Order: sequence, then C-alpha cells, then structure tokens
Amino acid sequence: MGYWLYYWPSIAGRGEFVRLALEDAGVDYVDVGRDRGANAVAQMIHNGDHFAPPILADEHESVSHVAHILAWISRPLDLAPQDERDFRRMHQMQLTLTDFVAEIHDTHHPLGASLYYEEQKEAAARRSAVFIDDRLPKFLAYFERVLTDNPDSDEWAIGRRCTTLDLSLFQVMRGLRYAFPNALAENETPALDELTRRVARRRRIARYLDSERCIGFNEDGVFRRYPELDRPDQ
Ligand SMILES: N[C@@H](CCC(=O)N[C@@H](CS)C(=O)NCC(=O)O)C(=O)O
Repeated sequence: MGYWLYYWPSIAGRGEFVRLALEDAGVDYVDVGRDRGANAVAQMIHNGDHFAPPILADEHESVSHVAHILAWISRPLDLAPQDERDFRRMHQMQLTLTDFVAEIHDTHHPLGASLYYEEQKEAAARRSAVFIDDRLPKFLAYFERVLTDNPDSDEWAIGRRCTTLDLSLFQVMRGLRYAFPNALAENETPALDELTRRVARRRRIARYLDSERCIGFNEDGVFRRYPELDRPDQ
C-alpha cells in the first residue's frame, strides 16, 4: 500500500494529522512537498478538484480535508474502531477537532489568511483573549470528557484501540503547548495529558518524532508562538 502526501514542505500544519497516521501505521508514503517542493503541491491543487492541502493520494484517487482523509485511511491503516457507530462517532469528533484547529488558526489570523499577522495584531489580541477565556476551556473540557467517558477503554478516546482521533488529539495538545503554554496550564486536562504521553511512547511515533522527517512548529503554521497572544508569564 503506497500513498502520496501533498502538503507545504516548510510547516507541520494540518499535514501533520495525516503524517502521524501514516507514520504510526508504518506504511510507505511519499512526502511530495518535501521531496519535490511547494510547486508540486500547488500543481496538484491547480490540476485537480482540491481547494487546499493536505491532499492524500493512492494509485486510484486523491482526497482532501484532514477529517475526510482520516476517515478514508483509518480502516486500512488499522487505526479505526471496529464498531460502525463508533466509527461515525470518531469521524464526528474529528470534525469537531477541525473546528477547534480553525479557531486556533484564527487567533493569529482573525481578519483573514491573506493578511500578514503584523497587519492584524490588534484583532488577534482580542480574538485570542476570547479564545483563551471561552473557547479553549470549552473544547478541552469536551475532549477530556470524551476520554474519561469511554466505557471501553481508559486509554483511548473511542473503542478499545488507538485511532486516528487519538493521534490528532496528541498533535493538537502538542501544538497548544507550543502556542499557548500559559493559557493551556490554566486548564485541568489530566486525561488529555496522559493520552499525549501515551501516543508519544508508541514505537513508530517515538521514532518519527526523533527523525528528520518530523519538523517542529514555527510561525508559518497553524500553531504559532506569539507570546503577546498567550496569557503573560507568571
Ligand atoms: N478544511 C481543510 C482546511 C485546509 C487548509 O486550510 N489548508 C491550508 C494549509 S493548513 C491551506 O493551504 N489553505 C489554502 C487556502 O485556504 O487558500 C482541512 O481540514 O484540511
């Protein structure tokens, strides 16, 4: 089984949610943006029916949108719950995570993605304050409850096994720890913290995190560290 991942080469961004699933499953994939450059990604968008990356392709088709991609590959990668209703619940929660990631992005780009951060700093500060006061605690409490309420496991969000949703939750917690360490520390998230440690210990994920394939967060991606948007240091 082989895949081609199309994503911007210089950021982890939303591509990382797909990359983590491919890495955890240990399948072969070509990281087209990193192998052939951003033009190859732009060309894929230009040629096909996709609006934005990440895009994942196999020899038969190509699919965009993180949640849609993960719904496509989670079963073949053995990262999905067995039960059909659980599968739909997993996808539903992944879509909630899509909303969460969009709101995280909008903390630094509240007026529009086509403007530089420097052109919208004031609005970003206002937006981030509302995000930190209201939205961050609400999303975190929701996913904390998802983990603690799973009747089938104390370890994973849905069913008995690790799924693509757990890998995505791991990435969001890592990203928040990078972008909003002080605001994150105001929230009690023991189950999410434990999940994050558990995922980081998975054999192939640990190897990936240590590898050159895994690039860190930076101020071009979704999760950006602008200290002025976070709660002040104590
Ligand atoms: N809903 C899409 C969002 C995709 C998206 O916003 N991609 C960004 C990179 S992370 C992009 O390049 N967008 C270009 C654009 O919106 O014009 C998903 O979840 O994958």
